[in-house]
Amino acid sequence: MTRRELVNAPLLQAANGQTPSRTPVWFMRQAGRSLPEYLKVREGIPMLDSCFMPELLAEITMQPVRRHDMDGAILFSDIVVPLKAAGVGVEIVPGRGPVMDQAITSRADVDNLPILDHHVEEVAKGIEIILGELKDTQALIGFVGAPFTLASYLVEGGPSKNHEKTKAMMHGDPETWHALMRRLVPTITTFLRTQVEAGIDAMQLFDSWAGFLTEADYREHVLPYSVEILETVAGEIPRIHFGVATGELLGAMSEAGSEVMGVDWRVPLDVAAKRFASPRVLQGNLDPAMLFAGTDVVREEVTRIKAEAARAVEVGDATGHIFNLGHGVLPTTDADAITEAVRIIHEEA
Ligand code: 1CP
Repeated sequence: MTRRELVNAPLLQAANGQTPSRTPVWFMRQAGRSLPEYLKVREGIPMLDSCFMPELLAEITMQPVRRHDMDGAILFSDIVVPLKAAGVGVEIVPGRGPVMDQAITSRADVDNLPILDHHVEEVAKGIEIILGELKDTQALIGFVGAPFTLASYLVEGGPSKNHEKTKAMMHGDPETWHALMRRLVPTITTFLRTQVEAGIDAMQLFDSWAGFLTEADYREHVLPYSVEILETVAGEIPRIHFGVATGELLGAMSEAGSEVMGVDWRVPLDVAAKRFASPRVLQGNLDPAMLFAGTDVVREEVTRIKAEAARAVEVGDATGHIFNLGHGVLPTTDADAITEAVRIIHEEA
């Protein structure tokens, strides 16, 4: 397929360093449990099954775009979808997250980990449906999980508070660690190719848990593999790179090569931009908890965040701003509070 030419999409204008017609906004986890219409269509369908149902994944992707006037749709999927498609035993347990049938503990486990070697047709079909519904001002953002964050689920066997088994492998058996990272890269890039060839307009690399690492660990054990993944789509679509609590890693993460750097709410955007290896587009960074604090607080926070982004651009540390939360929408967020926040983001100077 040929990619859509979206000359009037604010999100892509900003991602490409141009001045957008309005402040573009999308929210991580904008699809999902904050929306009653999501709960309704997902009823009785396990999370990972829904990611392989083209009409359903397209419908869920579109729901927040219709309801909140978002400038970007984020593909409804999960970071473990390519593992599942490769044949790895994984399930998403409600209220918990991805859980593996078997954790990876040895070199033999790594060598036996299936590799995704085919397009995920159900996802490609879903993207085709979404692209038929989006306006040409609205961008479709695809995504993949970064190898560190995926490895953490594989090595721990599920969600982890401290990532101790992952760090133990990284330091106690670095050869096995590097073998695992090398083995994950083709699965991730194959899933990314499925999305790019189906026509996504931009992509985000989620390294959600990288913030648990020291900069030295990140550079030695993670960064080269994230570089490799981002390189496979260089020049094709804008690339966004994000992790939670990565204030101390923003410099190193920016070296992975993305055009846009996601920043969580802990670091003001103008401070974050000073840490980048070279000027980038900023993405962020309203604390998702602020959506519980009422309109006046949201307005103040939006004004502050926009001013910080503008300052970063003014002094030459950043080349633009895409508005987002500092991490995903919390499941109990009131849907109307999200609509109202988006309206404020679009309106405030
Ligand atoms: O039943 C449900 O509704 C399950 C909740 C849920 C949803 C809606 C999960 C389980 N995944 C998703 C979809 C999802 N996952 C999206 C959808 C698009 C959107 O943003 O609207 C995205 C981008 C992801 C990516 C994802 N999955 C990440 C990276 C993003 C982030 O939040 O940092 C991670 C870490 C996961 C793992 C995961 N999947 C689901 C949960 C609850 C978790 C996190 C578990 C943990 O704390 O480790």
